[in-house]
Amino acid sequence: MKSVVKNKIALITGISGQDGSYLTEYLLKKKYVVHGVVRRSSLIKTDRIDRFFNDKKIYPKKFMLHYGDMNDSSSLQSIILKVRPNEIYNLAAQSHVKVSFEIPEYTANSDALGTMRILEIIRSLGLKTKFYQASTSEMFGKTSKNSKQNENTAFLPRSPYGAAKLYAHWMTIIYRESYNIFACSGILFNHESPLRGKNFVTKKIIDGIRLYIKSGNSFNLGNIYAIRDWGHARDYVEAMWKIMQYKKADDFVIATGNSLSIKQFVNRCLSFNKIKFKWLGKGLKERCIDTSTNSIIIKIDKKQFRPLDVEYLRGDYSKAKKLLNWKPRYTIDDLISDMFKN
Ligand code: NAP
Ligand code: F7E
Repeated sequence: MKSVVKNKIALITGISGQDGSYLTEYLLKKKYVVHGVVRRSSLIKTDRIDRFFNDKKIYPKKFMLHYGDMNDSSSLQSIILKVRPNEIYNLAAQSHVKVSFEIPEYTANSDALGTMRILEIIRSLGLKTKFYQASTSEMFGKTSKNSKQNENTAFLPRSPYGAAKLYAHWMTIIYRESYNIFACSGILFNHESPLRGKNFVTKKIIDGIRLYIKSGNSFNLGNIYAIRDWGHARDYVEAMWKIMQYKKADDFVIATGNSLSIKQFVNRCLSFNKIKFKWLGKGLKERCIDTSTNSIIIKIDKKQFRPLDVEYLRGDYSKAKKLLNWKPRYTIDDLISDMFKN
């Protein structure tokens, strides 16, 4: 007699975000049935996942959405009871670091307590569901320059977002060790894509340069000397899945091991578009000039600075490479090319 192999069921919080969209695509290819949690809003903003809705082979059999909110335990509990997922990927968060200084309470509620709410539901109902937490390199915060951050590096967050995510990260470990729940996390460094939100610096730079080429308008940036380790979201959702399939629940740094300042990222983007440029001035007077036309491409704007910033991030992903056989495929230039072309 043929045995029926049941498709795995995944529940993704934050499915309408950048990573939610790529993870959905990745899991559907692996034959999962994918359920997502979305917030009700007065305008429908499911652009990043509309491609699944519009595919009759996928929607509504293999892809479904449910209204819920990280700040509302009852909605999370009823979705989990209805869906009975094998795996929960907790990607929902107020994910903007600068915004977290303006709405720290909301950020703590959704990013910190929201994670605890899901862990409590798994614990109190005695579910066998695996849980993935979207932890972040922002937890490292005040790093020492020229070092690389790995799973043993101290956490010294520098924002309400980083602190909220650190609470969620520790609760994931505490629930794993106290209750034997398969609760794991990926400590992901910055990852970008054509689907990145417009108010994150890489997407802002790509869109700003596009507009400059089209209409000659300049745009503003803040701290261009911060250094980030940027990867592609497509590589990073693969790492999430691999972390969940590992033989035991654990925490993994996911990064490229290379880093650039915001200014160096701008320079690469301008060169990609064959724009000749030079930087002039210092501090708030610094600006980037198009040397062919003498027009300003970028100005520095005080309003774009944060009360505190993370100055230096560079990840050491050797644990993920060794145990998960994961490594990034996209280089920074592949990422820039994908972001300009799509
Ligand atoms: P994103 O594009 O900002 O997406 C965040 C998602 O969370 C959106 O779907 C958003 O819904 C949802 N959300 C926010 N607050 C919610 C709430 N109260 N209840 C339910 N859903 C809520 O973020 P991302 O870049 O995909 O990142 C995914 C996760 O990884 C986040 O937890 C982020 O903090 C973390 N992370 C990201 C990076 C990175 O570089 N991208 C690095 C490390 C960790 P709406 O569409 O309704 O706003
Ligand atoms: O800023 C500087 C800014 O907002 C990067 C989130 O996905 O990655 C992301 O957080 C750097 C900072 O990302 C502007 O001061 C300069 O130093 O693109 P960002 P982020 O803060 O690193 C981590 C890993 C996450 O977990 C988060 O969810 O760029 N910067 N000028 C600017 N940043 C912005 N947004 N806008 C500017 O005009």
